[in-house]
Order: sequence, then C-alpha cells, then structure tokens
Amino acid sequence: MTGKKYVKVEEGEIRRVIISRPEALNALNREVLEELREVFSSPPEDFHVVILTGEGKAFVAGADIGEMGDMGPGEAYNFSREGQKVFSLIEEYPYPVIAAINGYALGGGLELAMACDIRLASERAKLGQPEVNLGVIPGFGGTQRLPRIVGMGRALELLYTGKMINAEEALSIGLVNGVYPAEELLKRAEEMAEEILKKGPLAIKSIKWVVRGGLQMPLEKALQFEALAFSKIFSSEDQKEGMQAFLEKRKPEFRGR
Ligand code: DAK
Repeated sequence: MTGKKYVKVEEGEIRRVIISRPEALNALNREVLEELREVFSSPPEDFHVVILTGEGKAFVAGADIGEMGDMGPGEAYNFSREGQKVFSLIEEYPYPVIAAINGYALGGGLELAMACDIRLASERAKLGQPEVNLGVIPGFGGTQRLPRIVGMGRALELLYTGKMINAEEALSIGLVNGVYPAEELLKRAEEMAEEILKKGPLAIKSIKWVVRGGLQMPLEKALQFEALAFSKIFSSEDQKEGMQAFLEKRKPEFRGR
C-alpha cells in the first residue's frame, strides 16, 4: 500500500484506491483532488481493475464545503473545471473502475462514483446531490452524468429536492448495479474484478473505449466506431486464442496482445 496524504493505493491486478480523510467524511478538498489526479493520470502498464472506495463511514460526503465558502465566481469556475478534469481521467482510464460505495456518496462524492464504470453499494450507503441545500448546483459533472445514468426525470427530482436516497432506491433507478451487506461489499467488488480479469484484456479495454466514446456520437458513427474496434481485435493473439480454446473445449489463456 503506497500512502499519499489522503489517497492510498495498493497496486496489483486489482488496484485498490482508498480515499482516506475520514475525519471529514472523505470530503474532496484541493489536496484530495490533486492526489486523485496523480493516481488516475498515470495508470500502470499491466492490465488491471480498479476498486475505488472510502475509508470509514463515508465513500465521499462531497466537495469540501469549508474550502468553497469564500470562493468568488472565478475561483469557483477553476475549482469546478479542476474537479471535472480529474473525474474525466477516471472515465478515460484505460481499465475498468468499480466504485465500492461504502457509505455517504453525496454531492461531489456521487459525482465521483458516477465517473466510475460500475457502482456497487453497501446497504448503508446514502446517495444524493444536496447542493441545492447550500444554494448552489453540482459542479463536478452531476447535472450531466446523473441524467445520462438514471434519465432526466429522476435526475431532476434528485437535483431539485437535494434528497438523500438509500442503496435500495438507488438500485431501483439504476444508479447502482448492486447492493450488499456492508461487510461483504469489498469482497463482492473483488469477485466482480476477478471475473473481469479472466477475460481478454484487449477486449475489455476496447469495450470501455467503444461504449464511452460511442455514447458521445450519433448512432451511425458509433456503429462504425464499433466495427473498427471489432476488426482491430482480429489482428490480436487473444482473438485467435479465445476462439481456438472454445473449439478445443478448454479455457483460454489470454496474454493481452
Ligand atoms: N465538506 C467538509 N466537511 C464535511 C463535509 C463536506 N462536504 N461533510 C462532512 N464534513 C465534516 C463535518 O463538518 C464534520 O467535521 P467536524 O465537525 O467533526 O470537524 C465531519 O465531517 C463529520 O460530519 P458530521 O458530524 O456532520 O457527521 P454526521 O454523521 O452527523 O452527518 C452527513 C453526516 C453526511 C449527513 C453530514 O456530514 C452532511 O450533511 N455533510 C454535508 C453533505 C453535503 O452537503 N455534501 C455536498 C457538498 S456540496 C462547484 C464545485 C463542486 C460542487 C459544487 C459547485 N463549483 C465550483 C461551482 C460540489 C458541491 C458539493 O459536493
């Protein structure tokens, strides 16, 4: 485990990233954002799956309200863009990222979870965009990613009311993929990571690229993009190995090339 001040990282096939500022419920101050930027801007070369979680009773309880209180519009704009860029690094990270939401995921915390590929929640998780309670709007992507994940009506309800929902409600609107007892959450996230690690690494990387990139294109362009990525994989050893293994009724041994 390598320890920066607030973000701990355990390298490996499962790269564990733990936000550790429990005294402030892991609120995102500038230092936490900077450390997250460092972690997600330099992915290790070897294929891996990231599990992102928080220490203590929160995933992340939001952007640091103490730091934002005195900001003027210029500073607020820079803070917002800075956070958005860090979260975009997670979306663009070349390997899968699973958020294990162990507790509060509020404001910037939910925005962080929404930049991850998959969200798994503990039964104790509470999620919401409470910015309106503070007289502001989300500034780290919440107005854009939330409607893309749960649809406009449900997103506007959460954004207008600022209410917190529990994990089961989050599951029912598709905001999280699964809900587990608190003590099982990390194990279940690891099981999902292990499942992904058995697949062809080139295929997994390509899927992230095509799904995320394609959603920003008109359908016809996105389908061309898919066909290109699909054809490219046919020049890989993994494709030959995967299909050969099926025909020979054995498990494939993917090498990521
Ligand atoms: N920021 C700073 N400190 C926080 C915090 C936060 N978001 N959330 C909790 N803490 C701190 C508390 O102040 C407290 O510190 P001490 O008093 O012990 O020093 C400590 O964490 C423990 O919190 P509580 O004592 O309040 O714990 P409870 O279990 O009683 O309550 C709670 C848990 C999550 C219900 C409560 O802490 C809470 O309501 N927290 C605030 C949640 C929230 O409103 N989150 C959204 C923040 S706003 C933008 C950029 C970004 C954003 C908006 C605009 N632009 C630049 C335009 C994003 C905004 C947000 O994320």
